[in-house]
Amino acid sequence: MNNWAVISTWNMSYEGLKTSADLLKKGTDAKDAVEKLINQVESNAEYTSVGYGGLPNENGIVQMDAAFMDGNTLAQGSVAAIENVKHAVSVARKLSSNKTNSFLVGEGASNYAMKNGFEMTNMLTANAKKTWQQKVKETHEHDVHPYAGHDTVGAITLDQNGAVTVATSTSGLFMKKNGRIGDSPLSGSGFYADSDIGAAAATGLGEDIMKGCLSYEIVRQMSAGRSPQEACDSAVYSFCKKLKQRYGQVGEISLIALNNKGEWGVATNVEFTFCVADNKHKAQIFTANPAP
Ligand code: SD4
Repeated sequence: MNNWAVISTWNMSYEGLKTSADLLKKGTDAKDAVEKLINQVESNAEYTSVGYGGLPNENGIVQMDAAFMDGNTLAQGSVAAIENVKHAVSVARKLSSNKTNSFLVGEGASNYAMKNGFEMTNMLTANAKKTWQQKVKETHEHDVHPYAGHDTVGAITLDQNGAVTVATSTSGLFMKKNGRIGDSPLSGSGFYADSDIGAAAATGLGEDIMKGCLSYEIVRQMSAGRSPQEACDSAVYSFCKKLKQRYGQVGEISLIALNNKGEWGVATNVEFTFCVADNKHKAQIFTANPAP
């Protein structure tokens, strides 16, 4: 049996990761295993940064970004600022089979989902609405920074045939501008996969992650012979340093990576939880901290 492995961002992905690990163990392919993982997080109303229950934009509307990339064919699909769709990542997966029109945004993305039979629902839960109303009130009363609280689920799977797939899904930054898009649906920034090498996925402040195309950079460094951990350390920490020097500040940035041997790595500039399982180890949640 070839090695299989799965890694995902934040402890909210733990249950989904376990489902995915069970599938990979049985020989399910990397694409199905990653979609199931992300779908499970998207369905859980308790997670306020992904899918159903996600916190809305400044207009009180939940707009989601998601992506799916097959590392065998390099096919990718993305949706951005999509509304009223239960599983944004599944729409992204469907789009990845298109030769053209593989990245849709806003109304076009929602209409495509509806026409193709995806489950449509109002994604704003009563709890998320309450949090939004409170924030709107605070924002008027004090000068508060509106963007607190945001976590993308990003996941990478390696199946028993050596295929690598990556996917992401997020409701993005709470109180973001209507139509704002983060890194999560952007190839090379929020995600990248190549089964000859491995894959990477990002979470954090999209505007800063985009400045470094960090997912692609990590895959590129792995292809040059670095281990996933070396590639994550080198790409993330040198970029954070550069951004601080050149731009003056750097937002939260965390990256996960997995190579096609099943070795993984993580680098972050905040306290960051992530989950891993493989054919030798049971599903586990780890906490990573910024390098000293
Ligand atoms: C974004 N990167 O929309 C996402 C949000 C996120 O941890 O991952 N936060 O910018």
